[in-house]
Amino acid sequence: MADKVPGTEVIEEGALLTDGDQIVTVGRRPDVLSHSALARSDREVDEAVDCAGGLLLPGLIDCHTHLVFGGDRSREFEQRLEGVSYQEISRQGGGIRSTVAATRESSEQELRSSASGRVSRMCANGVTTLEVKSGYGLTLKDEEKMLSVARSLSERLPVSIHTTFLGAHAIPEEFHEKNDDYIQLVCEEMLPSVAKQQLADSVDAFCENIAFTNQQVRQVFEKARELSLPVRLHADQLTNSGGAALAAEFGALSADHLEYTDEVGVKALARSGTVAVLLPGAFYFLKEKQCPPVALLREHQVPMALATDCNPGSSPVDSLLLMLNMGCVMFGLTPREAVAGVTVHAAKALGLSDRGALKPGSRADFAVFDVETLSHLCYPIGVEPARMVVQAGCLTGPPHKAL
Ligand code: DI6
Ligand code: FE
Repeated sequence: MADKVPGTEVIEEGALLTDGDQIVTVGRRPDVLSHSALARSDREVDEAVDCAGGLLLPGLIDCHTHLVFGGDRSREFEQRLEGVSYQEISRQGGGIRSTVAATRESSEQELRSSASGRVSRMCANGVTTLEVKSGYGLTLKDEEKMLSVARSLSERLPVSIHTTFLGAHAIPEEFHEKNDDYIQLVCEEMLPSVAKQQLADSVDAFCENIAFTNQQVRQVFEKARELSLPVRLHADQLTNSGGAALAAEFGALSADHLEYTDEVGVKALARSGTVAVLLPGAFYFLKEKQCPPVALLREHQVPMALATDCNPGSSPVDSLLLMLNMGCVMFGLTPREAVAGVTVHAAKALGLSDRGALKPGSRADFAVFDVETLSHLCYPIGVEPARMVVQAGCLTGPPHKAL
């Protein structure tokens, strides 16, 4: 059952025909070569590329990252190795807030330069679309600075960027014990301004006992609805706070993390068509013990995506391929489910219907990997098998070149 994931059928001896930035047809090689688009016109194939037995997949999609940030958290890493918990560091004023301080101090150029390094590595490994959240600025000016930097990354690098406003990520120091006042600022000033400038494609919040209550998240989501922005939610990562059900109630595109989600939450996600985004990097790095409810998500046919959660505090990783391995080993996904998680289901998590699967009319975003099967893509750790990457019909690899 788990291996019947729609949109992940493998075609042996396959071929793909593209025109400009679109896929024209995909199928077995003889069928593609005799395709009417070629036969009926006097046009010939401008360029034929032999993929030499590689595995051609839709361009990979990382649907949950916080990859624009200042500084690092290596000091806190050491504290955690000495036994201080992530939550404790947060309560002491560190954690997300220490990255907020470093991000506020960074110029756009500094943020762009460090983020570009991360994005380049992702692109070289087959990623063609990624989501980037704000949430380390927490003032209007600094949130907009992060979103502008995120948007600008696609001007220099071969990647589409989906931006998410995450003003409700943490309570900034200057609003200590004034959480409701901060939420009011998010709803009354930040969200309208961000929406007006079209800086964000969706809105996220962190629903957790170290962050915002369901009631506060509800206010943010109501405002987002008023501004016609889709929502997503960091839900049930450290405790079961009813986050999944709350996300579902607002028809969220995705509910992310979900380690502590119960069956009530899973059923709510199934009803609303919300994608469950699983983040094994954070699970690993925080040494969590409770896995997300994969069997229940499967049983209720909730689409599962996988993402890096690339951030300096809980998931300092930019390899989506490593997440395939971790998703299988730690969460029990099949290789087919894992690959669906970074293609077709990741596209759905971003509300993008023009990518994530190789089909006529979709964007010509794809990558060829030097492996034989989906399993070979998930099984090794730390290898970089992308041989060719094409974004919007343009060859952007071989990896490590032309970036
Ligand atoms: N959950 C996460 O995993 C990231 N944000 C969130 O709400 C962590 C962000 C950080 O620790 O800097
Ligand atoms: Fe996150």
